[in-house]
Amino acid sequence: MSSKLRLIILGAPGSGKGTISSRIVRDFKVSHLSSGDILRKHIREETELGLKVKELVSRGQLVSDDLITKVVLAELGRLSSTSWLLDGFPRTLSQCKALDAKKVPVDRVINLNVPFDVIVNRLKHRWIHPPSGRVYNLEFNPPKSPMRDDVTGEPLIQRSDDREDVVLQRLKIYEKQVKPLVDYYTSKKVLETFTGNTSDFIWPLVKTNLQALKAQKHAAETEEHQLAKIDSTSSSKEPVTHTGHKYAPDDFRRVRFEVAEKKVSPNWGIDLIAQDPVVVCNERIVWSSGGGPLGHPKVFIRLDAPEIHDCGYSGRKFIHKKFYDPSKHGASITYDDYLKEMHKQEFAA
Ligand code: G5P
Ligand code: MG
Repeated sequence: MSSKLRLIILGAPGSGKGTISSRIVRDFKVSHLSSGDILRKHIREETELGLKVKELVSRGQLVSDDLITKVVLAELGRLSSTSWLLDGFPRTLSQCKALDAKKVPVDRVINLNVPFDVIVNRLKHRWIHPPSGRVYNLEFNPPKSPMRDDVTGEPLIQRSDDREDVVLQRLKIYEKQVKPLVDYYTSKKVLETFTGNTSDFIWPLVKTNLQALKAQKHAAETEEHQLAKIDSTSSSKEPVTHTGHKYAPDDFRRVRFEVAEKKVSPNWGIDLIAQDPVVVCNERIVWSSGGGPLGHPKVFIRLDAPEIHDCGYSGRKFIHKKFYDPSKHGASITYDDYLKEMHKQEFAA
């Protein structure tokens, strides 16, 4: 896993994608790619593409999936080695699938949810600096000098698609297109929705979420690094503990558990802790993080089985006591038995 951030920001026209994006760029050092900014640049420079899309964009209509996908993927290709943030793309299910077809990884989809009446009002007051994509609002973040860009001093302009009738048209299109996108990314477990009337309210929530994501990716990277080390040093499939102790081959999925004295956190739901040493197995990798004081989880299971609960902390997956009954399973439980029990209980529920 890479600790680079690959982000998408979704939201209705005027929901604050550009505004929140500029704060993400500032605090997380990602490259910002706005499909709207790219199109407006082509329109300004009267390129072949610009002439083709000018009419559509000014009427608030979407340009064709093929065209925008080609343009954005080409730009994205140049950023593959850095962290990036896609703003305004994908906007349709077909654009989403085009990203997937190219195996473009996505770590988080930030979905901005701002009421439409708030949006219509704010777009009336939007002014932009086209060459840089910097966005101002005469009420919310006015330029330092009237109608001039803060950095270059160049004049600001209003977007042709910010007329009220065009804004309403854009919102209508958005409403229709966004649901399948939200469903798609929800099913991939990468979507987070942030609701509010102002960007100042939403921003700290986004920031906290991204900080957690970054920490999680960093932890996963460290873990991967350690696993790679284990893989490269062990030539046989015979499982060993992280202290180097070897287990009998037929014992390779057996981990001894002890019940934690107290719940570490209701959010994490950790109530079982493995005794050290824990078996490390390269087939279905099971190992101990090395532990630490109670409160720092000791055990995680690197299984992709959807049944294993993700505690949302460091991306680690924890075992739950409710699927382990010492009176039935004895002093320890195999992972197979644990999974069987989980299936049984979840199915019964
Ligand atoms: P764009 O450029 O992607 P939209 O329509 O998705 O355009 P837009 O208008 O750029 O989105 P935004 O980025 O979500 O809005 O919002 P923003 O610019 O940050 O904020 C809007 C205004 O509100 C600003 O003035 C800002 O200062 C202010 N503001 C922000 N927060 C607050 C707040 O809390 N309070 C107040 N009072 N104000 C605030 O796409 C343009 C066109 O390109 C084509 C389409 O034709 C599209 O219509 N296009 C695509 N077509 C097909 N597929 C794609 N993927 C396409 N991408 C672009
Ligand atoms: Mg924008």
